[in-house]
Amino acid sequence: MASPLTGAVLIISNEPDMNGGAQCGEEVSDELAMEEIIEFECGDGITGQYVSVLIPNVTTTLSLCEVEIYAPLRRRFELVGSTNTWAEAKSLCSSRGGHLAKIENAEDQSYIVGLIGQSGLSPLTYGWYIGLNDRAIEGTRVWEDGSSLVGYTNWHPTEPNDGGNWGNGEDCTEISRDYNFKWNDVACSSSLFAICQYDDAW
Ligand SMILES: [Ca+2]
Ligand SMILES: [Ca+2]
Repeated sequence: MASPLTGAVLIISNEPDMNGGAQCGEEVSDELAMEEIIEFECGDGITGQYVSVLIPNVTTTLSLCEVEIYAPLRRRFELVGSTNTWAEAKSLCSSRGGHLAKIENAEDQSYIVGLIGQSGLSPLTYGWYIGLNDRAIEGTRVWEDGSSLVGYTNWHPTEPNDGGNWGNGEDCTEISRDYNFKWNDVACSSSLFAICQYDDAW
């Protein structure tokens, strides 16, 4: 029968030597329950490749079964500075190891608007493609990965309008400069910049 694990110190760091480099973690004051999950918020500088467990008065080797590490996906966004159709923008992001952005919440939106603000792109930059589209079924919007549009949206009040009276329909989506960076459905042949997203594990 296992004995209670008390006073253990968990250190997450970038270096195998737990005395060197940036690290985070703390003493786990209570007894650890079986399969208990302990979460630490580490700063951006911690990639967390190494986890050290110090147990007072115990010298032993922990197996991988005893320490499992789950890291959240880190989503990164990038503006890609050339104008393209939606299909070209999609393959451009793909060639860079990503996909067109999936904006899941207000934090994503404001982060991307911040990137646009910092980018110093030319006044001719009217919009930036994101992954949202209704190319397959008119009015049924999905992200580039096929997932449905649920939860957060940031449409301009008059959008999406499928082009209104302008003819050929609008099945792709931009973040529109003219609409104060709100969403607008546009023709997929429009020449716009791309917002790529990369889903890297820590
Ligand atoms: Ca449409
Ligand atoms: Ca529109």
